[in-house]
Amino acid sequence: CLTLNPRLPDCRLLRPSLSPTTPCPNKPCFLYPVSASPCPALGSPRPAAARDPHAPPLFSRSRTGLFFQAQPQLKNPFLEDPLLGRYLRRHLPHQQAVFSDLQAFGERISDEVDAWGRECEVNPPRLVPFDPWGRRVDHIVTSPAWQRMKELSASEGLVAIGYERSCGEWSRVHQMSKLFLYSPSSGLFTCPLAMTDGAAKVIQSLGVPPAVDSAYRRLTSRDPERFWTSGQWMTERRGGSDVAAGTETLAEPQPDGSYRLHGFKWFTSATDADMTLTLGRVVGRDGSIPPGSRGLSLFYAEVRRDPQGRLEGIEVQRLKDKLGTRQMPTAELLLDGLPAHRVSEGRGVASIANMLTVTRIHNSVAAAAAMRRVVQLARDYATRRSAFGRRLQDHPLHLQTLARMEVEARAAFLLVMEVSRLLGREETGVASPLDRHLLRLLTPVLKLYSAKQAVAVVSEGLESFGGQGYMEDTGLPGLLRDAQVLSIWEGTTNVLSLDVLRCVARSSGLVLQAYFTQTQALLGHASRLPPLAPAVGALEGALSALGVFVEEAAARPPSYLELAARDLAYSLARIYMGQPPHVV
Ligand code: MFK
Repeated sequence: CLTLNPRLPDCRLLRPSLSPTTPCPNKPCFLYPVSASPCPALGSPRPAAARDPHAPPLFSRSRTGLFFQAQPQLKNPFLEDPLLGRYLRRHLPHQQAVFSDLQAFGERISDEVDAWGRECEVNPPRLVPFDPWGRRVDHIVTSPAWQRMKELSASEGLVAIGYERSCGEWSRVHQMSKLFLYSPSSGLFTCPLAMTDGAAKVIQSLGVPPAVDSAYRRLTSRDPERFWTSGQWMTERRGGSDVAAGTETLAEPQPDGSYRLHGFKWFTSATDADMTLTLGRVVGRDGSIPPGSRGLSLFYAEVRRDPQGRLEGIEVQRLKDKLGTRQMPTAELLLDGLPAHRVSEGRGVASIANMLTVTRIHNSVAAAAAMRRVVQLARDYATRRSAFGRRLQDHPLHLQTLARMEVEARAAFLLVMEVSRLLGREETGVASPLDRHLLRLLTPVLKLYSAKQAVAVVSEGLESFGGQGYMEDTGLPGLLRDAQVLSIWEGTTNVLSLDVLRCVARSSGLVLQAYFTQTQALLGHASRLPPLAPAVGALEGALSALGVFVEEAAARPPSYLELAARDLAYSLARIYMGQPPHVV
């Protein structure tokens, strides 16, 4: 009874130093008041209070007891997150409009949208490949809630805000703040939004033919009737990391200048999208197929049906059976003459680089948001749940665990906002060379680290609900399943760690120079606050160790740095977030 396990048979086994006459410090002793034998510490068991013989039984077949645990409540996620409010108050010039927008949206999320998200989870999409008479129809049937999410995304401007730019260079911060509130309640609709945003960005940056230009207006529309979502069909059966080696899709030129695509796309997410950007290799007049990364072209295709209701040039092979993200249709697609327009000739990987940047930032927003949501619920639960005679919030160890989760959630949030700020500056033409280098370096760093943080923090968060965190109908396990994909799609941790090395090499080290300049400047600001002195000292030490490591690594063979790539990326993330790394 002196430890946390009251079922062990004898106090003395747990604490041999306890003599039979020592009073038990645990009051009442968990074991002996109900035991037949006397507790060596407390003496004889207390006599049970006499019960009224006419009172109804406390437990019987018809009664299940009187206690029911109060469940955690989702409140307005904007008002519940003081850090978001503080960050915006500190930085944003157009505060009032943004605050009103986020507060109203937060209200909507807790009042209605969160329930739609749950509906998407319990009513996942299904494929109807044939009609009753055997004709192919390839219908992906989604829940009404999923369709409402699309209307909501348009009317709330979840993509549009980034392109209207009414907050100037802070527009991306506004947009990502809104997505940050929305993500854990969105039923994964943030996935099609990420790809839609990425596609809009690519189209905008490439400057493209009129057919594609009208698609751009739809992708960035606030009108639910006009709004389109986009897919990003990049992964084929050979895999999704080495895009150049993995892309076998062929593009057959047509007399009118368009193309027909033939290939097999192995993972296509949010396959109910209205259009897609995808990669393929243009077949030459002599039948030649251009190899490698430079042989890849980028294509725009609409997902349309012919007058008979058949998908034009697409067969949906099957929906994927996934660990999480079940709310969202992910399919294998056979492209069988899909009509398409080429939007970039060769240099396909470089053409989608903008999309990679945008979708990786969205991924990180989802990671930070998952952490914020689980911490918010766990904190609320700690005020409602009692154990060992106290509410969870009054147990110092529980509070410490919540505090550690909170620190991780805040660190991820601040880095997400920093990279969103840099993107906004780049898009509005006010970015300095330092901003541009930081954006290139910090995007993969943020994505890879926040995804790992999300899995760890959400897992810890589930534990803080005990067994209830493991029960499907609480909605909590879905948070963990959905977090697991964040480190896999849009570039795995190792692929992104190597991307960090690649951008260091291609910039001749300028991205790292920018990193050191910026972190030193940030530490300079922080050092003016005396309570931060120990943290600043630790970070300065880590930064200087990182500098030594980089110098030494530059003198070694490339394989040395390759092996250190993950640790290097983690260190870059942790120092920028203000958390001294475990390894430099
Ligand atoms: C919903 C269901 C979920 C189911 C589970 C998930 C299943 C997985 C689903 C997926 O597969 S999602 C897709 C995941 N795949 C990726 O995100 C791609 C990951 N791989 C990379 O990011 C590689 O680094 C990359 C493909 C980009 C490497 O390809 P290459 O051909 O070796 O590119 P290279 O030569 O490094 O760069 C080509 C050009 O692109 C260069 O430009 P220049 O030619 O002008 O020099 C690069 O600078 C540029 N570039 C590459 N990465 C860039 C970039 N530019 C900016 N930012 C970047 N990140």
